[in-house]
Amino acid sequence: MPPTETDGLEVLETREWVDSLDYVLEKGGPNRAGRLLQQLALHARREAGINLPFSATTPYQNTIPSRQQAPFPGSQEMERRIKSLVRWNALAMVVRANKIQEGIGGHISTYASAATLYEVAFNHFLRAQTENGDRDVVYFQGHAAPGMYSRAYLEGRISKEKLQNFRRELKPGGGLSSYPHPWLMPDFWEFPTVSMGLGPIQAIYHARFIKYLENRGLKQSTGGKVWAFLGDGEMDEPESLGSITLASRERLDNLIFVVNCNLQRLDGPVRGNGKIIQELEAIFRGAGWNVIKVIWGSDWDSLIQNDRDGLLVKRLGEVSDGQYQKYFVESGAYFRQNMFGTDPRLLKMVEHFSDEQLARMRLGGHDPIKVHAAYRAAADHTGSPTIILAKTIKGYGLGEAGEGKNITHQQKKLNDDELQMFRSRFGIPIPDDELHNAPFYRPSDDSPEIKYMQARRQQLGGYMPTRKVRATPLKPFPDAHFEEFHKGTEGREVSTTMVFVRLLAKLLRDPELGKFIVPIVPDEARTFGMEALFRQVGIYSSVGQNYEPVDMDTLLYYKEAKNGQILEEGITESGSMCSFIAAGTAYANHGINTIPFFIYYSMFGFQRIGDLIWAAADMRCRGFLVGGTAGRTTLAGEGLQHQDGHSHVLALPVPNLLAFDPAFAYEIAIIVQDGIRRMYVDQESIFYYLTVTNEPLPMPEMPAEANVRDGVLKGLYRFKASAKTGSLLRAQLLGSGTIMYEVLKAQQILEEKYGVAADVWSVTSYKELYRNANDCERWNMLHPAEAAKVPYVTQTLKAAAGPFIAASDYMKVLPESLAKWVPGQLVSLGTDGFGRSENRAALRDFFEVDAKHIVLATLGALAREKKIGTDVVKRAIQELGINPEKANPAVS
Ligand SMILES: Cc1ncc(C[n+]2csc(CCOP(=O)(O)OP(=O)(O)O)c2C)c(N)n1
Ligand SMILES: [Mg+2]
Repeated sequence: MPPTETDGLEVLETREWVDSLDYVLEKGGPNRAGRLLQQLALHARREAGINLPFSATTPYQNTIPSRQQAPFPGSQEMERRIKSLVRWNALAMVVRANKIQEGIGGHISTYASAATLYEVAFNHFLRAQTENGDRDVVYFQGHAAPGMYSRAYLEGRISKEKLQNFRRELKPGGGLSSYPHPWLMPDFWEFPTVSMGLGPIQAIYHARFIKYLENRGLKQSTGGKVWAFLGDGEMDEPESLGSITLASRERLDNLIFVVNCNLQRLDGPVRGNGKIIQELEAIFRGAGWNVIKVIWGSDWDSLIQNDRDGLLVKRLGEVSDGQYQKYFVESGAYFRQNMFGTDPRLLKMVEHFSDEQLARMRLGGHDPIKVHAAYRAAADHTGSPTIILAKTIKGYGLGEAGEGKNITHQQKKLNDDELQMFRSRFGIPIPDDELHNAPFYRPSDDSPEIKYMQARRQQLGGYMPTRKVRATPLKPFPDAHFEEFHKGTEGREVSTTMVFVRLLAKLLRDPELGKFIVPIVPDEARTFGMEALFRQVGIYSSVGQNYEPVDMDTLLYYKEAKNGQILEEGITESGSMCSFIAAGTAYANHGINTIPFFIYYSMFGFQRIGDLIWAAADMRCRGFLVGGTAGRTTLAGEGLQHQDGHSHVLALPVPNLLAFDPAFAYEIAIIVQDGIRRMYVDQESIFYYLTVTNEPLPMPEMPAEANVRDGVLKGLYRFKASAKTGSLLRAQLLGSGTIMYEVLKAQQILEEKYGVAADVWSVTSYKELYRNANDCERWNMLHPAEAAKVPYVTQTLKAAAGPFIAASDYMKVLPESLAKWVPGQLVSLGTDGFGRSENRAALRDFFEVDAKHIVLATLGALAREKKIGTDVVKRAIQELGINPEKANPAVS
């Protein structure tokens, strides 16, 4: 009979093999032992067809065995005391804020579980400056912000008053923002991470962008790392996992993820019935990452070492996360019974531990020695990115107030007993009678704790987080690059996309500044006619081009190069946006003025990756978002899911984003030139959204009037006055984007057929006009006795006679947002509703934005003003061939 798993013979046999392996390990080292195991597996397959079951995971124990741990270089005792101080002030900050202002919120438990992960990093790893002038870039977990503030307070760089005003930013003297927001604390925070999932994906693309800068010779390679501290619940976000293979494919060994696996998220367990650490290990190992698990603290070392038969590690692997969470809140006796009671041999292994000792067995993520060893291994690792999965307890140290409990994420108030308990556990010298208000505590500057922490940060190049602008302003691009576009195309038809690409090519060619341009495309370069750039500047590839491209013999072949300039991201708008952010914030993060141009299908911008755009705004990101194939009726054929008639509406909420819908080549040139000046020369914290379209049209020359440039930038100017001077019937037509050409046709029809003299105005930006008008209105409200400011739109249109008819390829709400400042009747034509697969003419008829509907709307407005009779309008409907009973495109 062959031995079975439980009988003594098998146990004996296994032990013999293990002993032999130990011998090989001792004599030949781990590599030799690894080779032997592989040979055994091969042998088993060859001789007996034994295929070892596939396993993406390793046993539920630390990846680094205790004998291979790097020694801890600091004073453990001193670091423990410092950590306690950070813990206390972080907790006090939240508790106080909520005592003073009921419901102001804040989080205690996230940082409480992550304190060791941060403190070991702050004391030994995170370099504000390396010897070579580089630095580490750190994404801090948003909900751990109280810990970062608390540390900064101890470091003496955030005042007690500010700490007192946590989440009260509008108090006199200022306060602290709830989470990391560079917009609100531009000297402190670098990355807004609190919308979960945006931190990890940005960290990946940031690490990749650093390699891009290095490979292109814009930055020295000096070993800086990108660290991202993340929550285990956060890993559920598609953005957290969606780009991890890019990191391994690009061999981003400058990237380290640290996932705080406290097994809980907001409502309860992350994986009650499963094991989040094992699940993440499988995913990341499968994706080619270096995975380091930090599960058990040093208290477990001897147990695991003596677990010769693997009984314990097997049992550790069986228990679900929900049950582990239960152990966190239960007694040692329960732990013994439930965890070890399944097998008398397991019970025997822990018989020399008291219940109390068992209850206190520390987890890996709370043990500085284990955490340090993992960080050391991660920092030294080459060839792939690293993820550290550290097991912790949520709300660590809160005891009855929430440690390990499902409610702990939301815990913000502690009663006096709970405060006392926490204070005593972490040895903070505050007497009982002063505890009630949870006072802050900072030892004097010359205390050993403060001196130690200051010395550590000095050694590592300074404080973190710190945000500062490291680049000096750029000088402007020469005017000549832009002036060609002022002339127009003399009747030749080109699309505004072609104009944009031509301008981009010119900027790229600039001998001095061209290198700063970063073109970014998510697999749409051919759609936008950008393939000429493939050859001109190359597509970035960290390994160059190791194959012969199929189109090698063509002029515009697919050229990948190590110093390629284009970031061809493949089909990922999120990834591309992260590259945009990395490039658009390099002026601060890396002291390099890279100017990103991210060109994409406009439909897949704001509505798909709006949250990343919002984060870019928070980060004071610079650059140009270019919505290509834009417009609901200009993108023919593509239909409902592609035709964008609302991205300009979605651009309205982003405060520091300027949005333009240009019609003509010279408008694009003016906007881009001024944008580069404002962002890179004058250093304004703004960025741009520009829509360009693919309809070939003749580009006119820039009108000679002096105010055109100014008007383009402010959002409105008169493009073409009516030639029909002296007419009594007057109207004003406002056009944007390609619909401008319908407006020009309408102008002609109105003049020729209906005797209406209509001026045509180009509206390049409804958003700018809206912003300016509101600004004036607000000022007037606050300064009632002073001369009222007049909005630019009112000033510009005030002398214009007749009703105003606005038409664009976007929703009607855009012009309507200006209604009260337009000095007369406003009629808005737009493209509310779902798109259709059709040609442009049919689409414009359907959405009622073509010339005939503009004519009709104008006549209707004149009739309402009693300038003409309704019979004229009725007749026009017939003459123009409009079906008054047609379905409403807004809802059909
Ligand atoms: C995109 C997004 N959705 C929801 C939230 C709300 N939220 C804040 S914290 C949290 C739970 C976080 O759990 P985990 O990532 O495990 O972090 P922990 O606090 O446990 O370290 C949630 C859902 C958010 N901040 N962002
Ligand atoms: Mg968690």
